[in-house]
Amino acid sequence: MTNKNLEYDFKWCPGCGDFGVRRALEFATLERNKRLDLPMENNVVVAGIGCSGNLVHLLEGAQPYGFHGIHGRSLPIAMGVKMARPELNVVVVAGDGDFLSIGAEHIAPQATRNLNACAVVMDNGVYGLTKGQSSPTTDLGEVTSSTPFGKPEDSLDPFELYMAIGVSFIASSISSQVRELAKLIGQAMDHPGFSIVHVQSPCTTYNDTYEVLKGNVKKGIEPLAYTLPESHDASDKESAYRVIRSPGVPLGVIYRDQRPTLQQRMQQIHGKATLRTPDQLLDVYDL
Ligand SMILES: Cc1ncc(C[n+]2csc(CCOP(=O)(O)OP(=O)(O)O)c2C)c(N)n1
Ligand code: SF4
Ligand SMILES: [Mg+2]
Repeated sequence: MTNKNLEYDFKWCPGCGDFGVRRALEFATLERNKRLDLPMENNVVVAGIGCSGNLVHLLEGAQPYGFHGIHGRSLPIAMGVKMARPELNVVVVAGDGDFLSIGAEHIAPQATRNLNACAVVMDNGVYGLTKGQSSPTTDLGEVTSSTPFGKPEDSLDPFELYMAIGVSFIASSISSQVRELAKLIGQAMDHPGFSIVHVQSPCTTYNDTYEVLKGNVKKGIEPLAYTLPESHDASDKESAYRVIRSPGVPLGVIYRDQRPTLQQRMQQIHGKATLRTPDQLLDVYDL
């Protein structure tokens, strides 16, 4: 008998990076459930639309609550879930198009609120599901199905954006390092506040970046991805900026800031408010 969740076994292309991200999310969720003695029902995965959005269900065993929402609107949905059920672990899974293009306007509000939720962004530098159009992270000049003469826009640096808008936990990873990615997702879930794990998750069909990221000794290609040294102080903003402004793709926690979450601030406000009856509320209108 198989444990596999055949009903939701989405058919990604062979070698798609999203397989590794799903496995890592599964490991991180199971580890957290065990450590905190919580059932799988304590977890909610909110997904957008895209190949990445099909990560809303895990491969095996018990399933978290899954919300396969609307393209670009995973963060507002996540906020609604967290407001209604603050005790749940809310995880957003989104693509680079989903999160940084149509959904970009929703990132800063959650960063400034410090919503206690974790976003796992699968960056393949392309719109995979809709057949290879350019995305915000596609390089300038890249030929794609929507830019046959080369992309005319500069590529967006997601880490500059996350730092500038005050995301309180920022990590970077690659989908092929499943165990390390699982650890980072676990830390992001534990972080009290808004956390983003930005994952290089190559699209083998439209933008295969494995070789560039991991390197190829035989071809003399140096890897772009490198593990952040232990000496990196993620609590220091200057160090974080130095990392993201240096060449290469860092792997690890880039930045971490401890400040009150939206929920904690709301509790303080609730503590100040006095309960009033409907009559008292109507009295202010001098009817
Ligand atoms: C409101 C809306 N606009 C556009 C689309 C079409 N659409 C679906 S997925 C997608 C882009 C997917 O790219 P990305 O978010 O990077 O995910 P990937 O498939 O690469 O994982 C687009 C434009 C849609 N479904 N809904
Ligand atoms: S098109 Fe790209 S992102 Fe989509 S399943 Fe295939 S390899 Fe993965
Ligand atoms: Mg994409």
